[in-house]
Formats: sequence, C-alpha cells, structure tokens
Amino acid sequence: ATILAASFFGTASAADLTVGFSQIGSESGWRAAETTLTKQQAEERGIDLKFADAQQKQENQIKALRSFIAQGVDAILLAPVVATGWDEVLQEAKDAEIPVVLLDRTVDAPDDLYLTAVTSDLVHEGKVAGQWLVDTVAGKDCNVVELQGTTGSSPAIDRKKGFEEALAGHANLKIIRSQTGDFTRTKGKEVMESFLKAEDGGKNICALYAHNDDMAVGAIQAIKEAGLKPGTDILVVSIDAVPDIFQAMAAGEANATVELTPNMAGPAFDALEAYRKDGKAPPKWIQTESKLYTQADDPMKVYEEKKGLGY
Ligand code: GYE
Repeated sequence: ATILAASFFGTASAADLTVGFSQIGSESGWRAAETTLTKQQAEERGIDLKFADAQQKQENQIKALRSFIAQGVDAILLAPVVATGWDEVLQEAKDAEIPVVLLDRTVDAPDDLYLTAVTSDLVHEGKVAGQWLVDTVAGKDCNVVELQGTTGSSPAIDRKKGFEEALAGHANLKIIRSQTGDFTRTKGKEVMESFLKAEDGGKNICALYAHNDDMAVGAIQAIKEAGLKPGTDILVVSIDAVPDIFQAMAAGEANATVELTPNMAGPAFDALEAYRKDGKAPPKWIQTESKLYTQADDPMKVYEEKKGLGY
C-alpha cells in the first residue's frame, strides 16, 4: 500500500504547492512553447515552479530530479529526453513519496514508478502522417526520406513505428533513407542536404517525413537551396503544428502536419491538484489529441491563432 506523503496531501489549494520541472531543453519551437505554457500555468495556479533545463542530457535530468527530491518538492514534472534509464531515480522519488508526472514523452519503466503521463499517442501521430501520404500519392511510386527525432526518445521510436505501420502493404511507398535530425532545424537542414546529395540532387525523392516541424522547416530550406520546390517536387509531412509550419503550408512549401498541444502542464497540474484533494490516483495515461492539418485548412488563420498560445 502507498503511504501518502504529508507534504503533498492535506490542503486543497495549489497555493503552497512546490513543483520541480525537469525540461529537456529548447530543441524545438514546440518545446519552447511547452516551457512558456508550463510557467504560465504554474503562475496562474499559484504553484511555485522550480525549472531546470537539461540541455538535452539525461544525466542533467537525473541530477535535477535528485536535487528536487533533496529540496523536498511536493511533485515533479519530467519530460524524459530518452525512454530508458529512469528506474533508479524514479524509485528514489517514489521512496521520498514525491509523485512524478511525465510530460510529452514516455519511459520504459514500470508504471508504478510515476503517477501519470500526459502525452499524445505518439504511434498514432506517425500513422496519421503515413496515412496522409498513402492517400495523397494514391498508388503512385514514391521514395520517402525520413528525419527522425532524438535517438532513443519515445517520440522518435513511436513516430517511426506508426509511420511504417501506415505504409505497410503499400509497395509503391518506400523509405529509402532515415536518419536522426535530433528534432532541431539546424540538423534537419544538414541531414536533408546529405539526403539530397545522395539521391541525385533530390530528383529521386518524392516525399519527406519529419518527426517534427522544426526539422521539416530546416529541410524545406535545404530543398529550396537544391533548386527544388518543397511541397510540390518533394511532399513534406511532419508533426507538432508550430506556427512556422503553417506559414510554410500557406506558401505551398509544406503539405501536412499533425497537431500536438504544447499545453501538457494544464492537464498535469489538474491531475496533481485533484490527486492532492481526494487522494485518488489519476489514470496512468492522460492522452492529448492528434489532429491532422493540410493546406486546405486555412493555414494563415491557424498561424494567427497559434501565435498567441505559448509560441
Ligand atoms: O514533437 C518535438 C520535441 O517530445 C513529443 O519533442 C515531444 C517532441 C516534439 O522536441 O518537437
């Protein structure tokens, strides 16, 4: 049986809640917005947020978690950079009776080591992107290049898997190259340049699937510099729905994106506050939506709407 930590339970108000947030870094526009919204949400609720930026390194995240535990925070938010290697530190948090909520990425660890995970269905996102491509090429032969997210991260693993599942049974679609671009614009551009070079200046490439919009935006630049038209010569589908991809869609340079809300903290704090009030644990997975947007969805209007929402 779980022993309820005296520091966490008791009062119903969030005002005296201290929460440590171990953020991955700021590799993408989506993540920067998630950080902004988490800080905003905490402030609105009167939560004292201790923020730690891990600069993409798991060891920094483990250090941050240990420091949060030593400080006796009431709860921890963790956006885990990679999926494995968390058991020990999560056990330490559990032993200290500090509930941990995972944000936007999942871990390969027993689920009794965290309270809940607020994430999208990352496999489904890949499937939605893949299905869009299957429908769009409509049986025509199409060589696909793939820009993967950070190696070992759950979104890179799951978005690859979902995309491959959607393409299975469609022999006209072939993934001819797949490499990590680490979820950044710079690496997305760099890796796309190497794909273009290796594939007859890009003439052998029909579509790009990027695990996030930032890599797609970098790749679009590379495609243009190679003298090809992104969005027509090379179809571009990605994930996140950051404002910049809607600008690219409006310009005809990107074709589709799958939306991921940067407001993961809202549901996370809701769950923590409810748990604190009644001691009833939330479900292990709080799933956010995944909606497909294409050029037909008035991209400039969506761009304007998105701009105010943490971006
Ligand atoms: O899609 C990407 C970010 O973890 C699901 O991380 C998230 C991903 C997001 O850097 O842009």
